[in-house]
Amino acid sequence: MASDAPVLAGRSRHVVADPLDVERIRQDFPIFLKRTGKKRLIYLDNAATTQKPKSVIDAVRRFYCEHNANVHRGAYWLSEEATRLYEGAREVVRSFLNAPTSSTIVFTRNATESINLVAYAWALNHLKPGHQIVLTEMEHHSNLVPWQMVARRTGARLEYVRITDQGKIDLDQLSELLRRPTGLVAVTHASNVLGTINPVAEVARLARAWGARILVDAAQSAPHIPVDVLDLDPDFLAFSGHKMLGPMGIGVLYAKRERLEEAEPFLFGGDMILSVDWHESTWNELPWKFEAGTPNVAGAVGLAEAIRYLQRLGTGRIFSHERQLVRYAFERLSEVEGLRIFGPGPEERLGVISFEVHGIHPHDLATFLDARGIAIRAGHHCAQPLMKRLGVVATARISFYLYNQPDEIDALVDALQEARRFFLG
Ligand code: 7TS
Repeated sequence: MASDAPVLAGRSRHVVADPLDVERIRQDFPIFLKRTGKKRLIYLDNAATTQKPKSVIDAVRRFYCEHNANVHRGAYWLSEEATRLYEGAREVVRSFLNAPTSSTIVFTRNATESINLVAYAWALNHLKPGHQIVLTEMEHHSNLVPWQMVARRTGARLEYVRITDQGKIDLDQLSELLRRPTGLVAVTHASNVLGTINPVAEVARLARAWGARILVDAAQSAPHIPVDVLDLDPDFLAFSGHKMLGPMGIGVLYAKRERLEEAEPFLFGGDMILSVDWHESTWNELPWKFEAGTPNVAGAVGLAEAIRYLQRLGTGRIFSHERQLVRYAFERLSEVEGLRIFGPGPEERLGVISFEVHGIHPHDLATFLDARGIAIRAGHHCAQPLMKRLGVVATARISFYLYNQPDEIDALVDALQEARRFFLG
């Protein structure tokens, strides 16, 4: 496949002359090695979680073997070392997001917790009856259910921006909606079902013009395309480490300083306080005001290593590789009779492809493929309202990352043809 110049989320154009050496990259991932006697693993569920390179696993292991102590409290050298590693990881995340300061980078467990933090700590205190919360029809439950809770408790109203039949958000309708008082626009940067890359910089610009706050769910985008908070200018942005080669149990919330300053703490207890008296307490400085209790230090260290790994390879090269896989997958999947892909064309999406094969339930398909060593996801992908909009109860979904190869798509297509013969005769 030829290398090319993909457009990255409306931000910049990267010409990639130097394709990834995927065979070499796969050597870094223990899960793809040492499978003697077992089936070959064709892992096509990267939108759910990604595999971990040895350097990330080693960074976590090294933390526990050599640096383990609680942070921000010990007066001894080991605790200082752990604190330095933890705060160093925050600085790596800051630079990854191009944020002006690491004091607005809050470590959480995952994107879900980051969004809940915004819902509880900020939205409950800032949204009112008469406000609307604008979402889109393609949100993951993580960026939908918390807003139902906020709407119920504050009297704000939920509104959904429609998606077109091509799986894109309708910006004209968004502009219309924004004429009414809007407390928050919460939108995904990229859909975990359709793969659509949304023009969030444009959404943020529109929202700001009408005085609305904006939250970007970057759970799917941060692993694959540049997420520059100066460029996108969101009030809040959330993502998870585990979808970008990092450990499970570590996530990030970026927010504008003013938003974090006007928010109440989300969780209360140790570390988030400045001083405690019998009846009153005062809060710690940012970002620790939002990090109550012992944090996932090893997770943060592992995430920093994952970011370094991605940066060593180059996000532009990774995206270009994935884009080529998407193009190839579209080409090959079109050979399967009765197969329908949901969402936009290959040039407007991430490496996420949801599809159905007429006459075969997605769960049956996933089980059939699993027996051939191919891991795909089937179901509603935590986007039940979107399934309703698409008129299906479930889809089959494949999703790529830097270690996937065209021959895995060939194996998938062979297995899909076999499934058609098996189920449909
Ligand atoms: N937002 C989007 C767009 C997502 O795709 C997901 C997870 C989340 C939020 C929540 O991330 P978490 O790390 O807090 O769980 N998406 C998926 C998926 O598509 N399959 O499994 C998890």
